[in-house]
Amino acid sequence: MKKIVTIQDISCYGKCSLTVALPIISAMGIETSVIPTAVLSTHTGGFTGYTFRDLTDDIMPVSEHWKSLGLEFDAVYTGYLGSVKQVELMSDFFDMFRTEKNYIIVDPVMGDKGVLYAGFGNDFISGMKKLCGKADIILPNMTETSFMLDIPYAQAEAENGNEDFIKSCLVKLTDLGCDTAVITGVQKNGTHQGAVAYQKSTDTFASSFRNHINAYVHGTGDVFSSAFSGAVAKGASLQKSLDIAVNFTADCIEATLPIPENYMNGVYFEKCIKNLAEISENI
Ligand code: PXL
Repeated sequence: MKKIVTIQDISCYGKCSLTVALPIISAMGIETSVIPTAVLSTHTGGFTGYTFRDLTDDIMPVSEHWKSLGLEFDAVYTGYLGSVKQVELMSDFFDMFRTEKNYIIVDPVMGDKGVLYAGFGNDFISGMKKLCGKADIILPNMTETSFMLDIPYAQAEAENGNEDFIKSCLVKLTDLGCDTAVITGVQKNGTHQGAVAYQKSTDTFASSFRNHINAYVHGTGDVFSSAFSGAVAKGASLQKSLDIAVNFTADCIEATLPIPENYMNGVYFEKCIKNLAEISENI
């Protein structure tokens, strides 16, 4: 059985980060270890007054204990990190747990719809850019892409849908130092939405699209990144990993559409997870 470690927060209410990564990756038939970076009462993308218990001081002791046990992972997948210090610790973690054949996957969770999440500023963006340089694969959305490449979001939004613009962003993202960059939330023809990837070592692009769904549901980036990381850890090609993650995310959004009052709480991945488990048996 393949093994992933995923490092991100637990938002106790509002399906995102570990409360989606753990069930989704496990359903794909992968042993999933976690390092929670913080415990929040809710996610920060729309709720106010949330609690935040910082777990930074636990990250290295957990990592060192694992190292003493000789643990190895087929993929390391980081999501929401709560501070610049945690971003720096992830860099150390990568040095400790990188092997010749595993994948280091960074979802540089920082913002959405052109706005940074609460508590993040320029120092966090710089730290995240450095961390992306140490990854094999990074998974930014358009907002994170615009912040990391210093492109005004209005421009990135206006040019989302322009294939050449997306491709040039992808190449610049790999210039940060990672081999593969995947941008999520890319538009095509005004009718489709999906993800586009560039792999520097082979100089190839790949993409996957589904019909555009005109609704904003929170936590979809984490659903995408979890399914994508699971597929990569199981040895799927870049194209197949994109197809699995785009289709699963779109299925989850479609399952959520009838209940708009729940959009802030995340997607109904529970309705689609059985199908993902079945598909994953053949990866
Ligand atoms: O879905 C990304 C995410 C993860 N964790 C926390 C968040 C968010 C986005 O708002 O606030 C705590």
